[in-house]
Amino acid sequence: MKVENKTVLVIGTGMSGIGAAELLSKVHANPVLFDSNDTLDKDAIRKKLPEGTEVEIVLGALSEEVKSRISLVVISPGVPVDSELVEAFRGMGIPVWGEIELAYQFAKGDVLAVTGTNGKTTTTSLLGQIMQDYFKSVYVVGNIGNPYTKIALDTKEDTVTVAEISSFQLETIHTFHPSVSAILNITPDHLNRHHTMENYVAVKEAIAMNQTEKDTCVLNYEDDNTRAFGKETKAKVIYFSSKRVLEKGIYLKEDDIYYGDGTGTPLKLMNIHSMKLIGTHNVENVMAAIAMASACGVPMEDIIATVQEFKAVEHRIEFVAMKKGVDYYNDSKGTNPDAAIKGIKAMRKPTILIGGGYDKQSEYDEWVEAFDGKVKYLILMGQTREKIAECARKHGFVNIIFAESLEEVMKICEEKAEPGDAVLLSPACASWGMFPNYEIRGKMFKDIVNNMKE
Ligand code: UMA
Repeated sequence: MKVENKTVLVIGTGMSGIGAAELLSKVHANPVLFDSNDTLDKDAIRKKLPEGTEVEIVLGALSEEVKSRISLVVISPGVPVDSELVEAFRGMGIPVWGEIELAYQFAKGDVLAVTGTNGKTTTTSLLGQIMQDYFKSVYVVGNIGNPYTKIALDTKEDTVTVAEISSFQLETIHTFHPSVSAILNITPDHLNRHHTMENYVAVKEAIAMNQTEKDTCVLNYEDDNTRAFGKETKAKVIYFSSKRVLEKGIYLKEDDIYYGDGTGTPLKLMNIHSMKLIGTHNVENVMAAIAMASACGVPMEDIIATVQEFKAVEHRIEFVAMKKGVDYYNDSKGTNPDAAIKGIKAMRKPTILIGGGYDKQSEYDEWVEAFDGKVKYLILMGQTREKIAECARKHGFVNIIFAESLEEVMKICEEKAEPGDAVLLSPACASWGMFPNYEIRGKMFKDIVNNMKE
C-alpha cells in the first residue's frame, strides 16, 4: 500500500508514535498523531518531533470527521490490537499496521530479528555489537528502546538491522521478513494482553512467518515450544542447547561452547569463563547470537572476539555500588517471574529482594521457590504486592514488608541490610502504574543508591 498523500492515523504518542509520525511525514503522508490520554500536552508532543514536521495532533477521542479521512492505522506496541478503536477501523476494512511493519516497508538491507520472553535485550545488544564490529552499516532497533521507524529511511542495500521484537510488535506485522530470526524461549508473560498461552506462543512464532528455506531461524532446543516450532518453520533451523550435546547446533558442555555441524566433529568455540557475561541464561543468549551471526557469514573468530569483550546490559543484574558493605544490584528488567528467577539465582549473598509492580496476571510460585533460603526480606510495592505476599506465605516465606514508593523501599533496605548482604531490585512485574517504564524504575533505584552515604 502506498502511503503518499494518504491520511494515516498513528495511535500512541510515546517513542513509537513519534518515530512513526516522523517517518510518515518524511514520505509525504499526512499523519494524524492520536493519543487516548487527554491530559497530555500537544506542545510537548510537538517538541518531540523534528522542527517543521507536519502533523495533526488529536488527544482524548477521535471525531467522526477525522475517522472518515483515515486510510491506514499505525499502532504503537502498547495499544492492544483488540481495543475498541482498532477493532472499529478493522471493521471498516482499514488496514492496521504496527510501527515495525511501517518501518520495514520503507527499510532496505537485511534484518536480523530476536524475540523470546527473556534475554532479548542482551542477545540483541550482543548481536548488534558483533555486526557493528564486522559490517559498515548496522543499526540496532526495536523494543530495546530505539524505534525502527527512526532509522528506516537511512538504511541502504548493504545495511544490517538488528531488531529486538516484542510479542506486542509481532501482533501487527504483515510483510516483515528477517533473513535470520531467533526465538530464545517462551514462558508465560503478558497474558493479560494475549489472553492465552497459545496466543502468546503463536504471536512469538510469527517472527518467522514470512521466512523461506533461504532464511535461518535460531531456536532453543530446551524449550518445548521452540523445539517443536523447529519442525514447522520453513526456514533452516539452528538449535542451541545449554543442557545437551547436539549433533547439529550450538551447545554447552561442561564449561565450553561447541558448534556441531552434523559431520561428527564438533568445533570447540570458547570457554564460558573467558567472557564477561555470567549465568547460564547468558550462555544461552550468547549461543543464540553466535548462531545468528554465523548464519550471516561473520567469521567465528571475529564473533568470539566480540563475545569475550561484551559486558552486561543496563538494568539486567547490573551491579550498582557497595554502600556500607551492602552490594546493590539493579535488575529492573526482571519484569516477569521467569526473568526474576534468573536475578535471584545469580545472587551469592543473603539478599533483600525488592519486588512487585503492574499485574500481568503472572503466577509467582516458581519465583518464590527460587528464593532458596537466600532472601532475608521481600519488600513489595505496586499493584501485585498482595498477590505476591499471599503466594510467598503459601510457600512459608513470611518476612514481607509493604512499601508505598521506591523511596520508602530504599529506606527500609538501608535499615534492614547488614554488611555482607545484597539488595536486589528484581520485581518480577512490569513497572507500569508506578513508573513510565522499567528503565526509569532502574535509573531511580540507581540514583538513590548512588546518593546513599558510604
Ligand atoms: N496509548 C493510547 N491508546 C492505547 C494504549 C496506549 O493512546 O490503547 C498511548 C498511551 O497513552 C501512551 C502511548 O500510547 O501515550 C504509549 O505507547 P507505547 O506503550 O507503545 O510506548 P512507546 O513509548 O511507544 O514504547 C514502545 C514499547 N512499549 C511497549 O511495548 C509497552 C517499548 O517497549 C519500546 O522500547 C518502544 O516502543 C520502542 O520500540 C517497552 C516495553 O516495556 C520497553 N516492552 C514490553 C517488554 O519488553 O516486556 C513488551
